[in-house]
Amino acid sequence: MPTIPDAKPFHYEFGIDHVALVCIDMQRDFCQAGGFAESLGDDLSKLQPCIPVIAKLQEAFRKAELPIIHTKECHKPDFSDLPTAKRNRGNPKLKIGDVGPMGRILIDGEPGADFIPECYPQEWELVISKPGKDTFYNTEFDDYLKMRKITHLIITGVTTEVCVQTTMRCANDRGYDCVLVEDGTDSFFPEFKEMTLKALVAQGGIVGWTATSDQVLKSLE
Ligand code: TIU
Repeated sequence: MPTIPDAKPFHYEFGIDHVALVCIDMQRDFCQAGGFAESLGDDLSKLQPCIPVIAKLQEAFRKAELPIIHTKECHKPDFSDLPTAKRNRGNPKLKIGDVGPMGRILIDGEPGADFIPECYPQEWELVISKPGKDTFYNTEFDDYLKMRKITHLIITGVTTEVCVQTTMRCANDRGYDCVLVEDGTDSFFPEFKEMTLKALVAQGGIVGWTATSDQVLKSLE
């Protein structure tokens, strides 16, 4: 059985037919200039290190013919899945739905809500459009995982303490065994990333495991 012996807080193992790579919100709106994150005043350089790491994990999962699930945080053009509270939160230069250089901010089908080229899904891979931070909320995620008998999730993406952590906590409550890839996730706030990685594995892995991408790649050899 594939094993990550040095995962934190202790070894992690998974059945090769029951694992998936989850790539959370690797979208132009978060990673590139002119998108949602920049309109919130975030420093985009902070999210760049995880991009080649996720690309490498995607390559390895494809080579091993293992499933990859991509999520994108976005809303319907008519705002029917966008709470007013979310649209009004903060003081962004451009609100969700406003027109920016990459089209309407965080609206499904617009260039900004699409994936960055480095982490672009293959056409046969599942893409989940999610209106919330939790990938299970109002999506087909849980049904897909159950149908494919996937029980173990290798989690990557942005941002660590927002959509990534929220999804991992909600997966844990549903009984999935999750590993967050330490160098396959980034935050606009490095101290939040550091604390999130620690908090998830504290108390004997209260939410799950963390491991480096090299450790994950080795487990697939
Ligand atoms: N703002 C921020 O850090 N994140 C989000 O709004 N969404 C995700 O984390 N994807």
